[in-house]
Amino acid sequence: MHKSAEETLSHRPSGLSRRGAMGASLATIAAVTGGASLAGMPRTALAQSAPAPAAAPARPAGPQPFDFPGKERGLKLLGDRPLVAETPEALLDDDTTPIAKFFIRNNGQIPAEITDRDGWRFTVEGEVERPLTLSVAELKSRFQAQTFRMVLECGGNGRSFFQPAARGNQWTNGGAGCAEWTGVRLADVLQAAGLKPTAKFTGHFGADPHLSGDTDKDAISRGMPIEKALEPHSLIVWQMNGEPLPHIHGGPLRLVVPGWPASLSSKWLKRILVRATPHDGQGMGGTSYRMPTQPIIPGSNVDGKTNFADMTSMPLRAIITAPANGTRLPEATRHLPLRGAAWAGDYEVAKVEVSADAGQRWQTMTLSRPRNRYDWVRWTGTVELPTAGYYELWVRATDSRGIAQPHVATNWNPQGYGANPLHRVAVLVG
Ligand SMILES: Nc1nc2c(c(=O)[nH]1)N[C@H]1C(S)=C(S)[C@@H](COP(=O)(O)O)O[C@H]1N2
Ligand SMILES: [Mo]
Repeated sequence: MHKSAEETLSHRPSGLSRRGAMGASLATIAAVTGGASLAGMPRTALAQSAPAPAAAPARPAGPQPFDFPGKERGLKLLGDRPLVAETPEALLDDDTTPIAKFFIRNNGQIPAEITDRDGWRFTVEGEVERPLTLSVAELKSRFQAQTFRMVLECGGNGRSFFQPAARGNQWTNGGAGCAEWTGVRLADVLQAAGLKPTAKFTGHFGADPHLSGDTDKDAISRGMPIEKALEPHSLIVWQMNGEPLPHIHGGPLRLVVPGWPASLSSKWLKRILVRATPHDGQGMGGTSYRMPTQPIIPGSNVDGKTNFADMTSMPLRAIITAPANGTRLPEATRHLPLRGAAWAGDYEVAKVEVSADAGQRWQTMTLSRPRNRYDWVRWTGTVELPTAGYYELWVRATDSRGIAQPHVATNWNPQGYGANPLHRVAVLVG
């Protein structure tokens, strides 16, 4: 893919710091307009103007490089216990997200690295005729392997866009990536075990210890209706982008349940429990991965017991992956090529539009054809910029049902799921 000759702020060779002349002006305008700041978030821009607490230790300005073997330093660390890192939108510019750029989300401790990958075993138990214990080697030899390119997206992706702030990791749009997953259909394995008529739900268990070290607790253990488990794209995978599934992404073996919150896609898979009733593991019930069925007042203190339902499909989302937020373009730039991605959970992306004038006029972008269901759409196009100066580029997708992304995060909920406001990127021409 060709990269345009644009210059990004972070690569400015001059003596300007990130908060230099250009950075300050973009951030200032963004704070005034409530628009995209250099960090892409209005709240960040506002926070910058607040006085720092007197006792705050001196810290170098700007984001710290992410330091993890095999990962790009440009990932953004959201938390180190458990380890969580997102992919800035501009790093999602590849058709297939490289492993080095793929986001990381853990809820518990990271288990010890597994060396005997083919010897790794997991069980299928519960409402089945023949409980199974299968090794990775047996999975490979007994079942037909499948490869699909599919988006994996954290249920909390977009959380930082909620006002007031919701509990949890403050993802922007980077709790998502689109990789090629190789494995076998979960449906084939469940059918080998024989589903009883009472088999209505699943529960998933991984090998990672709870953050506290308490062996009676699971780090996370979520489950879904059996219909989702039986979809042909719900896989048990051992390869990512043609490589053995990396340890940090759940290797040797994980679930990939596309379209729904990635918390269902259990890493270090040890056990699938088939149940007659909804699973009640860690991360089920209350306000966990649950959304209001009727809108509540933002900031409400509710327990999720009434008028809440488990999240199913992830929301529609489009991002601009080039140019990066904060890009400074040559003075003469009037036609600006753009690239990005869009995806829609269980649905399909029907349209992607970009506005360079805060939504007064929208221009339709060209969409790639997805390889398979749950693949993302890559989009390209060009916007006209009438003069030099400061612009915000807004992108919004519309799905196959005719529903577009909202301009602001909506359906506020205590744990901040489902925020998918349109993505904005600030650029300066000249
Ligand atoms: N065993 C286990 N599986 C897990 C998790 C976890 O903490 N433990 N986190 C889930 C969540 S919330 C997400 S968003 C994805 C993240 O997958 P990744 O780290 O490969 O990007 O894994 C899911 N599977
Ligand atoms: Mo997640």
